Amino acid sequence: MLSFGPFRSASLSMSAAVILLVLGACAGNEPPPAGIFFNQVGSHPDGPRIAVVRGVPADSLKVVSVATGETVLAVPLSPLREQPWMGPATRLADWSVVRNPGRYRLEAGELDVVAEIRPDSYRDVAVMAARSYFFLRCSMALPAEYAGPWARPAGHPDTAVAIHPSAAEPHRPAGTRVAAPGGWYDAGDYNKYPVNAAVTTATLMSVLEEWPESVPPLGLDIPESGNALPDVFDEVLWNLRWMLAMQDPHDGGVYHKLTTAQFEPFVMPHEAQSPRWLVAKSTAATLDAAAVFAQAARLAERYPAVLPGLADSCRTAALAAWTWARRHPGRTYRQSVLNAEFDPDVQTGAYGDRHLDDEWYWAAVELAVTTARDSFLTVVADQADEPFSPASWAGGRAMGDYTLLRYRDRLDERAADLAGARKAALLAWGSERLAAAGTNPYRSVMGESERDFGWGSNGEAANRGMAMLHAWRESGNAAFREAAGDLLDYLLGRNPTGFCFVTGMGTVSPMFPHHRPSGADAVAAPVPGLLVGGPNPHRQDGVAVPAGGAALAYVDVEASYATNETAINWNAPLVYLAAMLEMAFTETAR
Ligand code: 9MR
Repeated sequence: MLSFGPFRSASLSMSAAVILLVLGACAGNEPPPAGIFFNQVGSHPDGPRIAVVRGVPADSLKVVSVATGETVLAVPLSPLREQPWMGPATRLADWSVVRNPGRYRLEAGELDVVAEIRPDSYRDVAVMAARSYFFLRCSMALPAEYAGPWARPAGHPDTAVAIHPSAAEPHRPAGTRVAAPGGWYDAGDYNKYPVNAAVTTATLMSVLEEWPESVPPLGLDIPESGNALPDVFDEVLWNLRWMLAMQDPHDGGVYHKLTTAQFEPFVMPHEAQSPRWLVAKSTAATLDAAAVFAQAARLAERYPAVLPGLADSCRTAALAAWTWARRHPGRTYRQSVLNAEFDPDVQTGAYGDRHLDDEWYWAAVELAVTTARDSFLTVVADQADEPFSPASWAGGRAMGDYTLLRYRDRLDERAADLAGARKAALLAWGSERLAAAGTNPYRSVMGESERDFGWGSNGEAANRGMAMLHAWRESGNAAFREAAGDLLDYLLGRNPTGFCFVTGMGTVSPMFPHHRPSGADAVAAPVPGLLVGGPNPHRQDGVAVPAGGAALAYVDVEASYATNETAINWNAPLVYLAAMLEMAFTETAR
């Protein structure tokens, strides 16, 4: 069992104190001072182990066993590496040759930090990140037995949500009440958006689809634990059932969101009482739902006794969604256009994707695999040569690629050709990223250019990690697996900010995420296991961020929703990355 205890400030080590000094100085716009940057949670014995040294007049890194006091390794630091958007120049030390589990002091000049090698470290991250969804459940009280200090009453029953005028149709006029309970809150806000929920759910289902039968599933210690389903699937079902309710049974269309008109204040879920609406159906939400329902049908089919009828319902829902999308291919969600026409105006997250080629492709692949009917792919045949791009809320092509590669054997020759082209695109993307990472000051696939750091850059990092693992599996090239490990390290502390970006993990992690329950409850520590958005210099929220490079543009301030919000679509690839990395290294060791 993991401990979900509060931030470990009581045991704040010297190293953490040094890093806090670093962070304090950053916020004051001083040049970011010296530090040793590393994965603060722990690395797998076979995983990469890099320490990044910044601003220390030293030539080597000493690795000292905390248990014995013995120096087990002294490695020379690399020549200086620098990229203007990554802050001051760094030197790297690779200490991956040390493989015995334990705690080690890493010393460079006057600085030292303690790093850990632990076979379960990746698994722990996967469990913490997956378990965070339980804390985001809408319409359910979180009992102390499972939620510890973050126990709370149920919020947002969503059993009688009004049809917004933008969604009015003769069979459901404005004001009609529809039940769409459950699901996860999207992020720091309390709304529910199928587009973003879809990529999240699909990513978590991919963990389930790829999980080897011989390995015990991730135990999340949630109320459903102990039933015959893997815990991650139980958690997924909480959201899937809500998504099914977002579909209009009359015609298969899916509402773009279930939302209040404005974002709610920082109050607990049960205190947030503003009216909620089902807003306009959209092609993106409907195609994304089709993809998720089709994938869910494959998983539900594995458990007919526990989930009688669910696989069939999901298959039927997927086909109905596809049919609706074919009839309404141009319903992009344009919030300002709708606001000009309908009241009340809706100001919450737009998720207004206007490029739907990738959503068509994703839905077509999922339906083709689930129904074993390649004909779905005729709609998307012209996408074989599109460049690969990691998944995101607006980018579903990668999700289709992963499914196509996973199940290419179930399909015919036409699909095999397509899979060949998509594999080539994936590997080309991976090779280009590896080449660039060769000179990266933190040896990660984040920071190839300043553009890597936008809203949710940490989610992008995790999605790149997911893509790297697929590239490794497709090619057998261990450099891709290593790059995935580097990306996890980036998220857990080996980055220019010195933060482990997952709440409740590592020595220095966010304490003030833009997350309503974390801000409104009486617990000092935020809800654990949440990945914050990360460096983003664009300040869409108007909150100041440290200068000195885009990769430093992160502040642990609640108002900074452009850097410090949490979101379900960023957490899911973190679950995937950590879970499948453990698998990747453990399988090889076996
Ligand atoms: O993750 C989304 C990001 O890519 C967009 O740039 C941003 C502005 O539209 O919105 C982000 O998503 C937010 C959503 O709109 C509302 N819930 C919180 C999400 C995370 O910040």
